[in-house]
Amino acid sequence: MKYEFPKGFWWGAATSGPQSEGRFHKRHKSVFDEWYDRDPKAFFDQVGPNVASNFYNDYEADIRLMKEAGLQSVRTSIQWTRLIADFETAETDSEAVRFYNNVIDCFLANGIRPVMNLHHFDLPVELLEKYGGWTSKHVADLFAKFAARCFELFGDRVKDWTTFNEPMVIVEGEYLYEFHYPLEVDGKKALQALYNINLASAKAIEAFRASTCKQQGGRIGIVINLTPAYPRSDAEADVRAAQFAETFKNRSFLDPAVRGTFPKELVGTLATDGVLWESTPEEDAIIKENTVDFLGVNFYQPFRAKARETALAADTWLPEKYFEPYEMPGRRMNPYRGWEIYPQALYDIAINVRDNYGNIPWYVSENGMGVEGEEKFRDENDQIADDYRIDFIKEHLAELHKGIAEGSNCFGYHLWTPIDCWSWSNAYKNRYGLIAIDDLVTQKKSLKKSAYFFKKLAEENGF
Ligand code: BGP
Repeated sequence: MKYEFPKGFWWGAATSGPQSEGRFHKRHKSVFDEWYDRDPKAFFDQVGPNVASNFYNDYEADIRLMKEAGLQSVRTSIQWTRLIADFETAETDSEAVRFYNNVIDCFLANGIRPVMNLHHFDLPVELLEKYGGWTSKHVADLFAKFAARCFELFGDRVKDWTTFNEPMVIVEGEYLYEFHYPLEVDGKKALQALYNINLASAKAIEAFRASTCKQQGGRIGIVINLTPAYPRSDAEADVRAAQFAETFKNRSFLDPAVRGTFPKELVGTLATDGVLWESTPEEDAIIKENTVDFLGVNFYQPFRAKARETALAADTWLPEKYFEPYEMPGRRMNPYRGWEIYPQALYDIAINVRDNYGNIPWYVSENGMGVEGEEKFRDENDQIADDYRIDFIKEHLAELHKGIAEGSNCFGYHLWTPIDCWSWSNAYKNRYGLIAIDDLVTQKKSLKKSAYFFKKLAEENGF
């Protein structure tokens, strides 16, 4: 065997509540539910989150398929809009408690380690309307109450928790680039949300440490999307541009989560620009004292930056004041998703975590390849022969392996995603799963070729 991974390495996959469960019996709407109800045309083929991959009804059969695909651990999320009946008191919905208990028990009965995340882009829309969502400190407090409830209800069986998935994407989607409801472009709000989400995560960690989870062997982390920033050239202006992109896009969450502090350069620039968030020394202390036990890193694509060549036309503060995206000639692309494929970045991430973040235990919490029209790859046995996905996984694992061999403390790899799931406004355009949804109406599901590859990978702890 060429690439052997450390003993006990997690071989698994990741999904989320809002992308898999469907809205069945859910009392409250998330921001995505609201957006779809208002404007279904904004979603690919007008498919919304109503059914998703029907996990609410099909979880037993789905988890059996995940087991068939060899998954040893699976991350999903508990939906705030499902579990909680009253956001102010964190009183729960009994049907939802029953559902999540069953899901967790079913994972365990199938020998799959459940990893539970608490926020996957699914802010309750009521909290946006009433308080301004993540621009409000009160919402950070309500999130911590919801988190505490989850620890109390499920901490006896769930040992691995994460507070947020891709917090930067919430900031970018909601307040900078208009791809999450409320689709605003407002730099001040974006930066306040950035601070408040860091605070909410720290407050949830504080609640975790006050619970009995730790005594029961639990630990808590956060899932951050890292897009390592590379400069167009060695010219000083390009390097500076990439440095700012790196600091803003990656370190805004990575530094507070692991080190408990924001990058000084970022705070300095924002203060000079007159857009720094509002915070108190007490809040800063909560962030400082409640750093993560481990890190989940979602990696899909790098970010390439160059010094600005054109004037930035915006009537609000944007991070692009300090850089411009650079389209590197010859870059390798996933044409369906429009994302660059650059596995070497995973090695760079491994080394960055080793050298700059105390070599904290971390895992690849998402990596994967979304492809449109996979039906055309069906072979004579009617199986989707997704060799491109197998190659994609192998290439990324080879780079990860190199990082681990050089001492990076990586304990697992989760593919996005176990079963084709609903992808936000792209809905079911691109498929990422090891398991296909053959028909969105009947929700018939079947294993792709990659599922058999993954099973072997997990059994042999490498390839
Ligand atoms: C990540 C998200 C996932 C998932 C994935 C694939 O950013 O955490 O929720 O959707 O990307 O991206 P997309 O669905 O946009 O193609």
